[in-house]
Amino acid sequence: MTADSGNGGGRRAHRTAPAPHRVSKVEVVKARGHYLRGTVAEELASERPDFSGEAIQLLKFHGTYQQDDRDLRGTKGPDGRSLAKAFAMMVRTKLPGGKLTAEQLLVQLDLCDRYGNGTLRITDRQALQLHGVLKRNLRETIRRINEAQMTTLGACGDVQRNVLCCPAPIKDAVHEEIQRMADELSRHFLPRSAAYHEIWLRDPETGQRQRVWPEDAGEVEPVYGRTYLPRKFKTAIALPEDNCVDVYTNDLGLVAICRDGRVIGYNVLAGGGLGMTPSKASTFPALAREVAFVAPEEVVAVAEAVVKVQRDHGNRADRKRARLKYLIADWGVDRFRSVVAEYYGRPLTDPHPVHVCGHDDHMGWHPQGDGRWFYGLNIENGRLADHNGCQLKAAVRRVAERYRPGIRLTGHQSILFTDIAEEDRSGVEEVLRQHGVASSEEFSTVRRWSMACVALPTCPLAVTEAERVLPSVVDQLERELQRLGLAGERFTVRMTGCPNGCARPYNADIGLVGKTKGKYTIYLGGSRLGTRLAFLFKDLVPLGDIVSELVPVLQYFRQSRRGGETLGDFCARKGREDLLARSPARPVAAG
Ligand code: SRM
Ligand code: SF4
Repeated sequence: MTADSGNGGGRRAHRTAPAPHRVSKVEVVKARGHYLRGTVAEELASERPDFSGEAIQLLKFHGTYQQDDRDLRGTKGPDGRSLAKAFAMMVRTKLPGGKLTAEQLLVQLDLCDRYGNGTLRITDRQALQLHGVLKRNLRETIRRINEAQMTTLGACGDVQRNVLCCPAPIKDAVHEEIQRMADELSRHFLPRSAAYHEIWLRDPETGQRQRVWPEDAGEVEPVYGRTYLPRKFKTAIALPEDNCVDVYTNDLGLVAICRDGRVIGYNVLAGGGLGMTPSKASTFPALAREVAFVAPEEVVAVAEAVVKVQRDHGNRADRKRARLKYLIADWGVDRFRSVVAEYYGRPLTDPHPVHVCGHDDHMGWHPQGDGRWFYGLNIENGRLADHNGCQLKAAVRRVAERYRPGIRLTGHQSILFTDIAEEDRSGVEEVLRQHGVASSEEFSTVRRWSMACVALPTCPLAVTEAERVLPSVVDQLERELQRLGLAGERFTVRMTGCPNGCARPYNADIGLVGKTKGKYTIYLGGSRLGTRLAFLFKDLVPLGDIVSELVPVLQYFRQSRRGGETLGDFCARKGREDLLARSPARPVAAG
């Protein structure tokens, strides 16, 4: 069978794509899934605690992944036999620009307590995740999310994912325009299949379809076609002076070009993506490259052309080489640009000579420009949970209930409370204090700029810990940085539990990537701006040795940095061989 590129190729239907002779299993599942239906509804009604392999693939498009509690794997029952896997679903809610209301956040907090594992996770793509939802509670969970005017549709799967944009609620034309654009792109690329509504949103008693957001979706997929995209597709919108969304790591990036306080257009970037498989040399992380400049009114059509080029020409045989970055690597930017122009139906203009020059995490208090304030609260690794001594989830709930602020989630897994009146600022601070929550000002610089992916126990792909161990790595780093007089240095430390790169380690100043049980690859030389890929420094470093491997680099940085050079810039300038010469020997894999 061959992949189906669907109905319609934009202004000009493109028929020159060579049809692949062989497609991956997931392509077959999509093709026979009848626009995301498959057997999901029937399996949902069964008593089994888990879904079939085919349903699991289709469920991703509905925003949910089947997982099992990996801490419990191998647990023995009273009879000494291994217990069955403890299956549960992760449910991801898509929130363009990370924007939601206090009421919506409260619904998510209720759901995590009622059906989830009691925690709510802010992702690094400005979305929310519930973990631990049992299959029997899945329909009700998704129904309630929709009832609160949010959706999980397209939060995962081979479609356009959550669209990112700078979440700072500054009341000016520029910030309003980029949020409007994120909303418009998100709406435009939402799957149109009615499967989502049929499966999750019919009234279980009457079978009637409920009135929910989004309004009636049509049956046909005009953008995606029957087999959707070859792979996930990610889009982000950045400002040149604030790349808080890490725009270069996206399949499609838009950098707003501003004049006289308004957006005159966007530089279009394409082909970013970080996942790689170390054993497969043809896979690699890549930063998006500049393709064109487009006026605001052209953005959706040009984005659609890019998506359709990937739809028709992306690799449907090998999912490890199916992202847009590989198509661009194989074709080169010039050919890619001319095919996009063909799909768009007009020549494309050259990008403006504007480059990303800043990155703001938006933590602490800031004026919005309308007499009100927003407060950025650092949520370590995005996990809203209550522990002895720190009732973080309860504090966020209290602020949301008492002050009803607007909520924005950042691309760094943290939260902004917006629209706070001057007279309420001390009240917000008091709520945090009463619940034992460290204010953003109390976070050390290194912790503030650290980030880990979820990894164990829920991620099925994790080979090491990440979220659960990064805080202790940061504890050690804090001590060493203090000792070296570098506590004020701003650099990013990002850790993942496998090479897929979910916490974006490959363009960080320091990237720690789980390679095999308990051991990590250390990457150095990326940048806080997200504009440069890091290089492999050391491989197979045991968790307990990470900080001692970094100390000689930090010492060298302190002694030999130039002026205000950042850690990443210093490492990139010195290069791997020079840095290795300063460190104790350790077996190193080829970089
Ligand atoms: Fe990711 C797969 C978590 C951002 C690259 N990612 C996964 C899965 C769904 C595992 C799976 O396939 O079964 C993880 C679920 C873990 C769990 O228990 O929740 C997972 N990814 C995450 C999140 C939650 C990490 C976080 O701690 O914030 C992020 C959710 C974002 C969202 O809201 O949509 C997340 N993932 C990323 C990013 C960063 C980004 O997009 O800015 C990347 C690197 C950029 C990129 O896409 O290249 C990323 N995730 C991957 C990959 C590698 C893709 C590739 O092209 O090779 C996988 C594996 C896959 O797709 O096969 C993956
Ligand atoms: Fe899971 Fe790997 Fe992504 Fe971490 S980087 S969430 S371990 S897929």
